[in-house]
Order: sequence, then C-alpha cells, then structure tokens
Amino acid sequence: MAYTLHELRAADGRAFSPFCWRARMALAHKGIVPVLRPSRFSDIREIGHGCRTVPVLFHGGACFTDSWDIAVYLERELPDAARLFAGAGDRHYARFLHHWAGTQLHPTIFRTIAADICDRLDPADQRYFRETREARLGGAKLESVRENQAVAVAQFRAALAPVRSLLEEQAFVAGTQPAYPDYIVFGALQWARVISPVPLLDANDPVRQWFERCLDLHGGLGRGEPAAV
Ligand SMILES: N[C@@H](CCC(=O)N[C@@H](CS)C(=O)NCC(=O)O)C(=O)O
Repeated sequence: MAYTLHELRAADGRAFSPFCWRARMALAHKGIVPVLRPSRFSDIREIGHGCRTVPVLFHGGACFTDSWDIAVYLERELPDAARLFAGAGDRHYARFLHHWAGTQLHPTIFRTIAADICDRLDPADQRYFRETREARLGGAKLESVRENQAVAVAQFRAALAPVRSLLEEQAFVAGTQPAYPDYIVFGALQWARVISPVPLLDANDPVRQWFERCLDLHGGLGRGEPAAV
C-alpha cells in the first residue's frame, strides 16, 4: 500500500516547507519512499478531507493532515523499523521541540526569509502569501525583513543556544543516532536553506555541522534538494 505525501512546492518545484521536511525525513527514517504530490498554497484545499495545511499523508484509507500525527502514525504502523521516538520520554521531548520550534525558531527564521519565500512562489500563490504573512508581520511589507535581517539572524542564532550546547555533547538532537527530534529542527533549517540564500550559521557552528550530517542522512535526501543561491 503506497504512502502518498502532499507537500508544498515553490514555482520551480523546490520543496521548502519545514513541516513537509519533517514528514519526508520521518518517512525515510522508516525506510519508506512515498509517492510525492506537489502542491501550491492555492491547491491545498483541493486535497480534500478539510485540509488547510500540508503535509498531508494518505495510506490505505487513512489520511493525516498534521506532521506530528504523521510521525505518530508511522511509529505505530511500523514498530519494527528504526524508531522515531525511542520511548514515551522521547515523545514528550520531541513534542517540546515541536513547540519550541514553532514559537522560537520558525518566527526568527521567517523574519529573515519572508521576502525570499514570496519571490520564489508560483505567481498564483504570491498575493495570498503576501496578505497572510504581512498580517503576521503586523502589517509590515515582506520586503521590510531585508532591512532587519542582521537582527533576525542574531536572534535566530541566540534561539539555538540550547541545541548548540547539546550538540557539543552528542552527535544528534535525539542522542547518538538521529530520530524525530532531529527532524523537527532539521525542517526549520532546511526551509531556510532551500528558499533563501541568506547564510544563517557559520561553518564552525556545531549546529551547522550537525545540519550537514542530517543533509547526508537517508542517502542524502535533504542534500538532494538544491540550496537557494
Ligand atoms: N500543524 C501543521 C502546520 C503545517 C503548516 O503550517 N504548513 C504550512 C506550510 S509550511 C501550510 O500548509 N500553510 C498553508 C497556508 O498558510 O495556507 C503541521 O505540523 O503539519
């Protein structure tokens, strides 16, 4: 039975959504090569099942409309494949990272790359993106983030402090091996890498070195998506 993943794409087909990258990495972790269904923002409602966001995963008769639910489903469905959450504690740890990424990491990245995202979207998506995302910026133009980019990058690097300290002690966010906690943080950095040429991390930053290791996971799945230039 195929696993079909609907994911967000830019005008040139690049996969940039942080949440979709979580799902892509979770599927690969379980050894699954999904059927990919590219979507624009303007196509998402056509997926059906009340979908308002991607990723969306179909498997058999089941449909999952949230990246967290996808990971939990894969873990339940495929208990003998590599674990995404080694135990109940790991699931709570991952859930904490999910909220930390949503409240601390994604907003600082967004304030760095918002205009770059818009530039790379299909024209059918650009007006919707501008309207909804400028509202998130309190009415400021998307382009205004470029003027404040240095501040946002500094805030982003500061937000990573606990992960940086952790990665000085261990190879992956989940421990000695990668698991879903890594994919949560990876999705955020991959979002920026694929859609914006702004360098977020110095080469000697332990977070950057961990990110490079993650890009090589699962046959170089992440690295296969070209970086923005
Ligand atoms: N809670 C959802 C959030 C997913 C999400 O926000 N996806 C964005 C793309 S990165 C989306 O589809 N947005 C649709 C929109 O803004 O209209 C999950 O984790 O799957």
